[in-house]
Amino acid sequence: MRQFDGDELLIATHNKGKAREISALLAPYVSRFCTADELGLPEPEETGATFIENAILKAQAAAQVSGKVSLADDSGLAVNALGGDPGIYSARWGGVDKDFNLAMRKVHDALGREEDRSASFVCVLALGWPDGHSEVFEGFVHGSITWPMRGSHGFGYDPIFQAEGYDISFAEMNPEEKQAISHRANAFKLLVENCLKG
Ligand code: ITT
Repeated sequence: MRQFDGDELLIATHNKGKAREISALLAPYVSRFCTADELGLPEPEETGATFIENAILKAQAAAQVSGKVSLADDSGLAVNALGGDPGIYSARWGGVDKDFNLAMRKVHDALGREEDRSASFVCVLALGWPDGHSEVFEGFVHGSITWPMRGSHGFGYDPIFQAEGYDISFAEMNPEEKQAISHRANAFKLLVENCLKG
């Protein structure tokens, strides 16, 4: 697999919650990084049919326009009783205002009295080079949907997700606790082993 051997990496995201988590995960391995949001790069339309397609699309869009090696994250919440929804549409369930209180309520309403509350968070990381090459890594965390929303840390759907073996939501964990078990951290371990160890 191709190694990242530069000293600056572009984090291809406009989501501040993700950028915060990815920066913390990257800090031991990469001396300098910036985000697509900070550079004012355009947000590409996510036209892919899978997390993998969308992650590659975002990494390549950023790499092409900036000329820098770029790391994109396509992620979401997959609820089993909803056939994997909101899935790749997780951000879009928040509407144009990216209102995740609304998106979490939609998940809750869609589940109704369903007994199966099982769900997973999925994260696909794509490291893209300006010559068109990409490396891709996938991570998961399994758990269940809880209601009402609890906690104020994290972002997105964290207040209604409880990882297997825990009785607090992701939003009730401190950032280090979430980072130890999250879908993003699991994908990140593979990225580090394969592309960042040098
Ligand atoms: P970028 O494409 O700019 O990175 P985005 O928010 O549009 O930002 P996605 O298309 O990958 O990113 O959507 C992922 C959504 O899934 C995100 O907006 C959150 O609502 C949710 N999500 C992903 N990881 C999460 C996490 O760790 N905790 C809570 N929600 C998460």
